[in-house]
Amino acid sequence: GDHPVKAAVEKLKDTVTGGQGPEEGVPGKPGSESPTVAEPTEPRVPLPPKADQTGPKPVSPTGTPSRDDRAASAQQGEWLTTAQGDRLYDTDHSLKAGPRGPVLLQDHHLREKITHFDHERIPERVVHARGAAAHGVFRGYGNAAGVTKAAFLGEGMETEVFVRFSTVLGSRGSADTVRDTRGFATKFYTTEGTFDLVGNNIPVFFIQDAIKFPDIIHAGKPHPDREIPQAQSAHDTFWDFVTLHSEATHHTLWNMSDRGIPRSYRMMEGFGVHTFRLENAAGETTLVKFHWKPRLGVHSLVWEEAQIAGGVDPDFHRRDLADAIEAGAYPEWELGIQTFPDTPEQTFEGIDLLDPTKIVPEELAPVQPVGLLTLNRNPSNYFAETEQVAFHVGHLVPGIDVTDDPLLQGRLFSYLDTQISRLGGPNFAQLPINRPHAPVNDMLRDGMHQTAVHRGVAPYRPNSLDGGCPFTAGAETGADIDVPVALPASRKVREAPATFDDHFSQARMFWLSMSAPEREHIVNAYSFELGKCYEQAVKERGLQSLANIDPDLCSQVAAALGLPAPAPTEPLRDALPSPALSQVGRAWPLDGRIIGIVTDGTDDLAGVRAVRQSVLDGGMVPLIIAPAGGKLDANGEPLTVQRTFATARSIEFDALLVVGSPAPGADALPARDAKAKTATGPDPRVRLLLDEAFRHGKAIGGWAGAERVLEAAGVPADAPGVVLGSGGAAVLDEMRELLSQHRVWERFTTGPVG
Ligand code: HDE
Repeated sequence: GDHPVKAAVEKLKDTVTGGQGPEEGVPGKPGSESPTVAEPTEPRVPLPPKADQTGPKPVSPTGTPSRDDRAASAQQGEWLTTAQGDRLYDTDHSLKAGPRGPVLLQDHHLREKITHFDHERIPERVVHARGAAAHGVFRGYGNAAGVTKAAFLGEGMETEVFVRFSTVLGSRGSADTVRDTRGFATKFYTTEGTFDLVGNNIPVFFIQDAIKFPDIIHAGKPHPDREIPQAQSAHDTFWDFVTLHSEATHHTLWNMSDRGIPRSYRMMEGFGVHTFRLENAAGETTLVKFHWKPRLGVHSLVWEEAQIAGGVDPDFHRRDLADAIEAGAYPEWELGIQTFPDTPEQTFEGIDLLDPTKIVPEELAPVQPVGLLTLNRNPSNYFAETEQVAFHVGHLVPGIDVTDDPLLQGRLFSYLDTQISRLGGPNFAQLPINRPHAPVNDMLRDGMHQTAVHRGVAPYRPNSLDGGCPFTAGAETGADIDVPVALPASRKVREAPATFDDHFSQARMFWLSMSAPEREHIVNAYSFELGKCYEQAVKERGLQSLANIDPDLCSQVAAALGLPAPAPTEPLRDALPSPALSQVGRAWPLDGRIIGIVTDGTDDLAGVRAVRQSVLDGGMVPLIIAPAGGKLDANGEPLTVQRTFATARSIEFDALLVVGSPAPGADALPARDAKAKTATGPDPRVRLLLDEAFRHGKAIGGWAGAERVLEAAGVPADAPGVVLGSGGAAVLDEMRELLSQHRVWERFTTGPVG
């Protein structure tokens, strides 16, 4: 009983069970009656569940509250058991014929443990496999009542939500920061049933008809022979397809822009992409496009940051989201709608609203905010929630309906179908994360993984044996009555309307809406991606597509590829820029921005402490970076070091503050270079931090002799966004303005960075 683990367990038992230990004779191994040394896995009284471990509300699939909360909790009681509840005394050794003998087939615990493990994985999503999610709440503003009767948009209505962000192409274990479209899927658990808004961070799509989805995804996924490259669009099959299938041009351009590499899920816009149809209480309909507007603004990484993050922190976005929520910096978005009259043509200002490769510029149809989304709780189990959540564009509520957009129509089939293979059968709506918060009373029965115990004998209608139950509702009792939309008189065809033929004008509008640094990033992205293709014909077609967007864009990429720039094959259409498309030139809140404070602990520690506090007071996150871990002694109250020169990398920080000229850490260079260490001044990793931060357009501040390390890093003290001052407070004040712009954009137009 004097082993430290055992002692700790005994103490715990006293607090948890009031001194009642395990029953006599339970612990122990065969052959050794009373072990004197406890193993860490010996039976122990578990800690009470954490507050967030209880899972979603225990509502049974039939809508009635379950008998007790056992349905929602996977772990009950104090003891380790088999899946049948048989208490175990040992889970570390197989049952053997003697300590050195063969393992016995009769060991049910061994077989159950291994068999279950063998089947732990389920098929990953065929697209959007890599994701991160959070719980939250949506509050309606009430101002949409004129266009939709959807109850969750009512004034002050609060609805629980679950939001999953994702990349499209990569496998479940791929890196977060790859160049790709991001998914932005929201499940609203409304009182009228679940509404899923399954959107992306890019408002247009590669294809106009769902029948092309397997084509674009096969082209974007790794090559079937070698299964490379993972989570990339920079390869021949992707560019082969998007240059042949010119309706992909607009979406591809968005992907090659900064939108393809978001800074954070918290700083992405979201789009429903398709046009939907709203219906108000009077039965009047309005066409609508949905938008999510992030409170922190729309920000991106630069390409090199994304590349570095792929190596040093492949979970960059996942971590960022979870950390922010854990810290109480809850991400917020406003749901906005662009509304259009529901005319028979379904066009607005000449834009075909059924064409998912087109946007309606915000300057023509302003985005009107109708509610606020706040993400405030991290999932407690990745698999149960983030992996098993099942979205579907067909999960609609009264007041929101679909249109005939042929891409949307195909999705209405796909999402239900895919869950059946991914989640193993038709009962996925019974999984806790997928359970509606509205009462459910369906006549669906049986099937794989049925967990409900349905009552009654008549799961059919009409019936008399169950008293005619359940009854169908009417308009007054909340039935979701189909909107009687008129159908165009037509004939069956495999065709698209002529208005779907314009594939370049909006791509051109996007290009013309970009600022100089954003254009530079786009040129670099195409140069990289087409440069990674092997097939000459693919590169040439890529340039042809660019020539049809803009000759200047085309000639710059052509120069990088060393190929001649072709002439356009279509007349360039006049396009007015849409300033709302640019991410540059607006000021945004600083909440949650990450400020690295680099110090070796010798210069102005009082100033470090003060500036750290000011960063916190400004709603930002200060991280102290020092040569080694532990504490820095600032005369009395020690400061905790959060990153060392070895663990810090520039990509984590939105700005850097340098205090003095930090001396090298003991682990800076191999010993044989010890002489070089003193000769070259500041720690080389600090030089790298500064060099990268500078090239990535980040604000850099410094005082107490920081000019020495800036010089060593090749950062000109008079460059834009470099702030040298006499103390931390003044420097930080100047940095606020820079941070609100996200980047020091002037730095990008001078060299090939990004
Ligand atoms: Fe999806 N899509 N999609 N998609 N999609 C899936 O459903 C599909 C499209 C989107 O976090 C799958 O449950 C087809 C557009 C998101 O769980 C699948 C077509 C948009 C997510 C599927 C599209 C999206 C998916 C794979 C062309 C933006 C992740 C796993 C007609 C508006 C949801 C699954 C999550 C997931 C099919 C096009 C968004 C196979 C056939 C356009 C955010 O059903």
